[in-house]
Amino acid sequence: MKIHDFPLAPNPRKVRTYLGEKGLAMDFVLVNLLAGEHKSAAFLEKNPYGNVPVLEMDDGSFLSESLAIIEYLEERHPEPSMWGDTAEQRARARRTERIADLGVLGRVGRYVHAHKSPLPGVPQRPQVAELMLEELVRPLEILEAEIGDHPFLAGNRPTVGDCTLFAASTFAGFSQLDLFEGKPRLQRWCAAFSERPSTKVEFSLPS
Ligand SMILES: N[C@@H](CCC(=O)N[C@@H](CS)C(=O)NCC(=O)O)C(=O)O
Repeated sequence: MKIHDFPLAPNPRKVRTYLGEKGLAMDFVLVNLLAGEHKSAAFLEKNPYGNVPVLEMDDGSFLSESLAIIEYLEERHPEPSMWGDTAEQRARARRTERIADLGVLGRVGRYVHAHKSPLPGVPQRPQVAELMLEELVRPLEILEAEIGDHPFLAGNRPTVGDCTLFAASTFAGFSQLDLFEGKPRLQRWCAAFSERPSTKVEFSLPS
């Protein structure tokens, strides 16, 4: 198996952080988004949506969508679970992850691209950027309230939602957006989580 990705982008970063937490080794193939490689005919054959990450299975087939990739790897490697040990823990961790993904990461992505995209040829769209900032308020308030004094978003162990929110926060930095301003619990969580080896990415763009 290998993953086609671009590690500076948030959905690939989510999966890489997940792999690190899980302790799974993986080969990576760089898809240089800055050079538009994700829209090449060769890559569109792997993923007609033209986005990353994409998992290449051992049989040569391809699977896109970061959460589908994570769920597949969870099924292949169930221990330790990155959702939880009981049905209740897993349900709550999945809920938290949906809030982190749909509520935060997706909107951060749209914000950064609408504000000032690192990708070539993406037009600035100030109204979209403004709307995303508005729509980010509530999910972040919910996560701030619900983390309480726990070390991780869904309690006392890392789950997929931690990987998702961490990836969102690093991508927000491309637009100098401090997601956790005025949110001391999420600031504390982010400072601690960013010390974990799973968050380190070794990457350099090809010259
Ligand atoms: N829902 C997809 C989103 C994938 C996605 O949008 N990936 C971004 C990078 S984070 C991308 O490839 N963007 C380039 C494009 O869509 O043109 C997932 O979870 O994998």
